Amino acid sequence: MKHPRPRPLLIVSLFTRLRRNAVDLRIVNDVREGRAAAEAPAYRAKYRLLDTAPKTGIIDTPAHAGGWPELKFTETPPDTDGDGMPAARELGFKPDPNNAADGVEDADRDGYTNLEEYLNATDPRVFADYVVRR
Ligand SMILES: [Ca+2]
Ligand SMILES: [Ca+2]
Ligand SMILES: [Ca+2]
Repeated sequence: MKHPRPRPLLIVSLFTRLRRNAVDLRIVNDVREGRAAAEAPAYRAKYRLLDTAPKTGIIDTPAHAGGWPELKFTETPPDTDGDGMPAARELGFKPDPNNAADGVEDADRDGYTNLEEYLNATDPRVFADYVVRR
């Protein structure tokens, strides 16, 4: 079974984050290797897949993929203008921490807004070509 190609932003997001949890790591490894590491045992049996067939990635419960990792949360950093980007991040990348409208701007014109760049830990000042060419 051929798996569909993941969306480019997913790849950028997961590959650029400095800290990854167990789920992130599993997805990154699956994308890099072009295969699934997990599968519900019942699925394989139900569809009589050969033992040599690659895993499908279809699971019934999170436990089939190693379960949920323990996620740790920290205090939310201050966001003076309420645009979703912390003020410290805005000062570092030159959007205005007192301008709520700059979250939807696309400073580097790569198709992702400043807010999306923040959420995916990418640099909003550096154009990146996210288009997957075949
Ligand atoms: Ca802000
Ligand atoms: Ca702002
Ligand atoms: Ca951008």
